[in-house]
Amino acid sequence: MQDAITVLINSSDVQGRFLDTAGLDKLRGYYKSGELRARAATAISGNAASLVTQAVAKSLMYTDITAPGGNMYTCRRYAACIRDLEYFLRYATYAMLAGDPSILDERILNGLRETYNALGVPIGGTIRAIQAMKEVTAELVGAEAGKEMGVCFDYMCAGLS
Ligand SMILES: CCC1=C(C)/C(=C/C2=NC(=C\c3[nH]c(/C=C4\NC(=O)[C@H](C)[C@H]4CC)c(C)c3CCC(=O)O)/C(CCC(=O)O)=C2C)NC1=O
Repeated sequence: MQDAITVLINSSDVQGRFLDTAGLDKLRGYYKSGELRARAATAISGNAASLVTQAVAKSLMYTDITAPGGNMYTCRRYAACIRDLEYFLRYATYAMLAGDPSILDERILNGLRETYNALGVPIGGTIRAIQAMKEVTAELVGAEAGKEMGVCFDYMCAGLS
């Protein structure tokens, strides 16, 4: 896993240089947003179950996906979907805190599309649910932190499609 700081330091290190002005500006921006990121993470962790429930209500409930024959039909599969959304929310929060999406590649996206295709989990429905989670999360944490979380949710959607 990488974060905004290690990315900048590693790229200076391979060139054998101190951080340049552009790098230092990026670092300053990241440090300045630290309080915002920490506050957002606190709000999200305290409301995670509710965010997932709201996202499902907004995107999947009463669709073909939850009806008999749909991929979320039966308690076991419904619960698996909720659990997956909790994973997505938790890892998006880690990536937002780190200021870097690499943890999403390593822990979430690696092999997920293949797993979903093998199990018949609809990618389109999953992306709709992630987008709904992006909206309800932004409502909770506000526009600025919501944008940072949005980048992480969009990264997962792009990686799945
Ligand atoms: C931490 C990283 C991690 C991820 C991401 C993960 C995902 C993951 N989701 C799975 C299943 C599943 N995922 C879903 C999800 C959905 N079905 C829908 O229709 C919705 C659109 C969607 C929810 C948004 C469902 C229903 C299953 C069970 C499918 C089945 O067994 O038939 C499986 C197969 C094994 C299992 O059932 O547990 C994996 C590995 N596991 C992990 O360890």
